[in-house]
Amino acid sequence: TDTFGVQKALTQLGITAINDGTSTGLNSFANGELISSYSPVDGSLIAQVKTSTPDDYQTVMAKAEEAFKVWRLVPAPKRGDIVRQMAEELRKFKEPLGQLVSFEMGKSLQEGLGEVQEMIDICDFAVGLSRQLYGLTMHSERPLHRMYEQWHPLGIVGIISAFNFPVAVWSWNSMLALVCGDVYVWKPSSKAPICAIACQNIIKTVLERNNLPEGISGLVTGEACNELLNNDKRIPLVSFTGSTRVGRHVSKTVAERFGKTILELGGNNAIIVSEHSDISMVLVGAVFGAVGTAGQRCTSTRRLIIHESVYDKTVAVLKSAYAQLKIGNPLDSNNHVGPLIDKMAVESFLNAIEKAKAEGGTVVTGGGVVQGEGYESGCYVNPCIIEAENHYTVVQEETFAPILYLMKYSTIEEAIALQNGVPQGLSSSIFTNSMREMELFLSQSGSDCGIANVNIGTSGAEIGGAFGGEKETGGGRESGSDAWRAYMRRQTNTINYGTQLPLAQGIRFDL
Ligand code: UN1
Repeated sequence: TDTFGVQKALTQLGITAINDGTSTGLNSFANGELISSYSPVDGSLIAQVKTSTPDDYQTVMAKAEEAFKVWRLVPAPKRGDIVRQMAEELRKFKEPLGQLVSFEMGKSLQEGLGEVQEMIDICDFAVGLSRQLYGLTMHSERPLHRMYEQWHPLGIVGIISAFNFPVAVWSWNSMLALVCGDVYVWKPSSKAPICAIACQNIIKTVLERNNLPEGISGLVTGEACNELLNNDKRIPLVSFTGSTRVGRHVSKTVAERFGKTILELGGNNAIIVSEHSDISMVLVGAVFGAVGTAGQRCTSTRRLIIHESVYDKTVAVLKSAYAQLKIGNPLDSNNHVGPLIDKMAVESFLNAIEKAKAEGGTVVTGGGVVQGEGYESGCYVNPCIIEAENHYTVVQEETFAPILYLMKYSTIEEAIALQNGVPQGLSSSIFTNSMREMELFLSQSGSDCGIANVNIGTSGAEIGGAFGGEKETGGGRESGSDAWRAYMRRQTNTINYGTQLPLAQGIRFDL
């Protein structure tokens, strides 16, 4: 029985029981040990993926190097046309890929489909960009001179992605890299490797149809590849999404060889609930922010900073909303909350709640593992709300699970200080109808995060803006706006079309 159509989706995506490099027929070689990918939905084995050995890694890199020499010469708008074709393929496979994301990662089908939509959107964005990779022209201080800058492809981009957005984050990086004239080698999370194989299968048809080298899109699997990528001088840019702990190591390793990084690390995102807010809007923003994707987005809402005058009312409303949450199979659209990625994540959820209690926090609702029929994977938990204080160690950390900490404030300045008073700086939000509060929150003395929203929760950013954050979030920016610049190298060119050779700064050097 294929109740939720998962088996059909796997077949459509070309997934077989054991997937090695050759099964995708693309630049993905794997002759190493097997990784088994189990679904957190029901604990079943989805398929196995062979990991890449150090030799396989070298093969993939050699093909990438070769492909870069071809790809960088394809005019940017033509590269955009290839990405346009990739978007068409993604549109065709939206349903099965969304299902696979939901099944392998555990997010709701709606969110799985939303993730594929983000991929389509970034492709469309990249197609437009392919005609807009603009440089500036400058006025030279010397006569009969012209000065301008151009943006050239960088080379091979290393993409290390996380389990929580197993396909979208790859596409933000890969599709921009492609229009910029780069090729990439992708190391997906070992917790969601089947999604990566599915993407390679989709990309393959486009490259083949256009007689382009397979090395444009490389895939390596297995955790051992991270260090190979980080230390590889042939990779000028490593884009890493994951924890702050690992990100710090990636940052140091890549910097040591003067490579560049784009880091998308932990968040500790808060919503300020002002006394001038609309409670029904707060409710949707806060609850989706905290329990959507079972609290496993970088942008998930971790803290609610509530004005003292509306505190009791807000807590009551949240409590009754949480009581109505349906927890269960994410492919069933009646459910709001799916499973955590694995049992380790369940452990850290439970540990964080114990730590919060030990530090003086009070559980308002939730906590604990859901048992019984339909929950056999052991990955389903009851989303938890805890009254806490901002300085608690556990509140200062990111726990990738549905735990929402509540705290009170009396002045807006105090609320902003609490919101900023954590090591991370990804996303932030205020719910208010007060123009003064809103503008203060968005001003230079307001939120210190890379993302600051008004009357919108902390998660669910659109691809058109630059995505990323400050402080321990790592400072990287991906996706929209001018994030493309990180995938190219800038060259300043000065041309003398005169017959004299005047030096800059008026320096005389007579011979
Ligand atoms: C992430 O959690 O790694 O803003 C990315 C959002 C999504 C992306 C999250 N568009 O919630």
